[in-house]
Amino acid sequence: MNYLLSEEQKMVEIMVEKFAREEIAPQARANQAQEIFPAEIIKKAGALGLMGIAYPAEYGGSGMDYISYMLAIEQISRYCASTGVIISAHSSLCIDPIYRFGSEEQKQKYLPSLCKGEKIGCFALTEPAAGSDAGGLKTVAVLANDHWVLNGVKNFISNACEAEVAVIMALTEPAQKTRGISAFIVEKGTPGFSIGKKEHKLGIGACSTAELIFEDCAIPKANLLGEINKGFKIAMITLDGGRLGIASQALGIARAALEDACKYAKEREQFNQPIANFQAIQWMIADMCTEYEAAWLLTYRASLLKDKGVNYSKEAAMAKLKASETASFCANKAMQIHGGYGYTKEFDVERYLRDAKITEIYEGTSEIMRAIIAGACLK
Ligand code: COS
Repeated sequence: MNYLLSEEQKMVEIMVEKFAREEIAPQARANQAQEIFPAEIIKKAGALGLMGIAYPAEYGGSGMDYISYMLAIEQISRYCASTGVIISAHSSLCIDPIYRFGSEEQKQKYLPSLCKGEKIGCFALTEPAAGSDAGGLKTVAVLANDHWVLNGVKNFISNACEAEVAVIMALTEPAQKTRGISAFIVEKGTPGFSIGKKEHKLGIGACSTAELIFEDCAIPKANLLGEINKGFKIAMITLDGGRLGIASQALGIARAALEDACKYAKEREQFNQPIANFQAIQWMIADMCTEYEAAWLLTYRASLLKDKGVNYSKEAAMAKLKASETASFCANKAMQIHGGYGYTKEFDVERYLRDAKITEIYEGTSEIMRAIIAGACLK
């Protein structure tokens, strides 16, 4: 598909693929199984400019476009989906809202260390009773003198254990529901801010997922992000971008599954010939490849629209829906082609299958993606 990419974008893809293959892949299986955060890899990713790809150099970023970001997340996730989501959540969900909605002072204060990967970021919208119904959150922020005082619990927060900067959504006018939510920047170490239960998940084990707890957590008044009571829109706009990151992560998993399936089908012999000779296998490979390329094109289009600065909520939802379901489809077929061996930990396809499933759930389930797409069609 290189004909759709500029020379610079192609170079990013080649550079990130090499980095991911040489540095990330060797650790992927162990980090995932032992739930180890790949600190050294993230440090190197920072040095390569991958922690703030799409943000200007004046804030420590690499000054590239979202297509480059998509390509980078895909290549990283092709070798390690955990590392893909660590960088995607950090970038799309923490750097992006600070860059888009932050004051100049907030940008100067937070972006350089985040873009260079010296600090990790996270985003906290979800709560125990507010998942798909994100507007149903209960965390409150009350203004007392010169501080906002936060109380509440967030859960399922990616990067929770490592993040030093968190973008938090809380109610500032509870009666106004989605029009009474505001966004805040909270730093690790603030009294009253702690990490709660850490989840042990089916996949993406190297990316931590945990609760964030706020108990009379006082943050400076200046840490309000964007306008008061505009936090729900900030969260929705942020998630549009986040969905591009997850679509790209899903593309990486789908591609890895397709490549491993092709390799194995050519090597594995049954009935005195490689199983790739059988039409049953060929049709699975053809369907995997077609679904992958359709998902890639949808993600490319949504990234292009984000680069152009136009509304792309529907396109982001379509990209995420298609890419995530494609990742699961391809991982499933890859396992089928690997037969009994694919069900063991000797091969990576079982990891792809476990990692793929979450892409259909986080940053908006496939059901919410369909609701957004249908809503745009029926408007
Ligand atoms: N961009 C900008 N504004 C948006 C928007 C978007 N993509 N989506 C919604 N809004 C705005 C609406 O225009 C509306 O604005 P007004 O108050 O001016 O009318 C406001 O936000 C509320 O929108 P809506 O009525 O559609 O909100 P709902 O409560 O019905 O929720 C969904 C909409 C379901 C789409 C939202 O809750 C959602 O995305 N849920 C999934 C959450 C999610 O992805 N969680 C993952 C965890 S976070 S990692």
